[in-house]
Amino acid sequence: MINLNKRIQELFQHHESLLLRQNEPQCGNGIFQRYKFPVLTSAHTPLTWRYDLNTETNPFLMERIMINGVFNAGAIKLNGKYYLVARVEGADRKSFFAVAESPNGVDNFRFWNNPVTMPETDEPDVNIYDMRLTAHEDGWIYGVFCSERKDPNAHKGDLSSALATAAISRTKDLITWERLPDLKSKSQQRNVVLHPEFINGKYALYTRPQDSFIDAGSGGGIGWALIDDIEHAVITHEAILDSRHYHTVKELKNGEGPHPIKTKQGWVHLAHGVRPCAAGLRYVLYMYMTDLEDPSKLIASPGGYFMAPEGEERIGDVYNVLFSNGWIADDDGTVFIYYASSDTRMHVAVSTVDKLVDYCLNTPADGFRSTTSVRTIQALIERNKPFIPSMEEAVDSL
Ligand code: M1P
Repeated sequence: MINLNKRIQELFQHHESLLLRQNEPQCGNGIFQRYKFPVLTSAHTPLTWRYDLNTETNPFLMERIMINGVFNAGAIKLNGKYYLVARVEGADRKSFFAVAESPNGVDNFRFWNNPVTMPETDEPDVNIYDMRLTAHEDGWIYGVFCSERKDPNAHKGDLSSALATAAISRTKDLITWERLPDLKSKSQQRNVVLHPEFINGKYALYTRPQDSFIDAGSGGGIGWALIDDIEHAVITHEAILDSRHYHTVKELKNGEGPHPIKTKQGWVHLAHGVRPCAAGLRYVLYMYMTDLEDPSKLIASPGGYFMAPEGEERIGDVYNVLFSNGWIADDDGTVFIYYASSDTRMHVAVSTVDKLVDYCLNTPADGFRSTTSVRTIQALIERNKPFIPSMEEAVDSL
């Protein structure tokens, strides 16, 4: 028994040292800096969720409940603290939400004692995940997330067909949540995000119409819909705002990330794009900008990806995936980009509003053909000619 108590103490010490570990910024590409350590992993979840600490009922000190991953977190800053509402997935494949807070946004993220108890509608959810948080100008903090249920029309023996619906909840404190009726839409929906401001007196949603649970199919990309009543949200008209394109990073699917950041030059958006390849699907992050007055109007579309999986980020439950549904723009212009890798863990990269605007406005758009890509590079080489340092200057600076 003495040994077991010592092991429990060691477990808590190890856990604490993980939670207190300082993060380190890595070399960047001028656009953003990744941080070395993931900010949340399954090992960050409280030991009290996983272990029965009673040595009589758990004489082998086993993990009774295992956590498979912590990823796809919504983010918000409240009263000076940085909060992630993470998707926590158990070994049983069920996801739920849990709040973790940090004093600085890059390390020391600590989960609250209890996961979120999310109320349900009359139609129980089978799985809930990927919450986007929006502090709306109506005074509520909304959490829009995906609710998955089994497709009632699936053929006998088909145990995989499911339906994706946008679920809507709201809170004032991230502790108590009110569940509103799910979004009504003629297609399935995932990656639905609430815009933070009223547009013509209406709520505005970024949508992602899809033909089936997995395939976006005829859904042309990221959509935009105005909603009369958020307490009974119905999409009556949906226009495609950011289309998918053949032979781009968003050929197969795309989806809005967190809600866009408002800047003087327009709304800055982060999204994910998906393309097929021999290894499966590849998920990367990309950006775009929309008009300040009319957020449904695309004004900048930098070509290619903004961030793609690197090193260990490529490895996890679902390989080769970066996904982001949370970022925080601080008052001083710092932007904390929270992104998940391979449906397994959460990371942070840091940039600034000015850099992201510059990236969006000055990164060449995709020309959709190899020839246009070469032309763009040739033009940059020409413009660079007067600025190339001499070999002596380059060697001197070594
Ligand atoms: O597995 C990668 C991602 O797949 C889905 O995203 P999308 O609907 O754009 O394909 C989601 O299930 C997401 O949670 C997951 O990270």
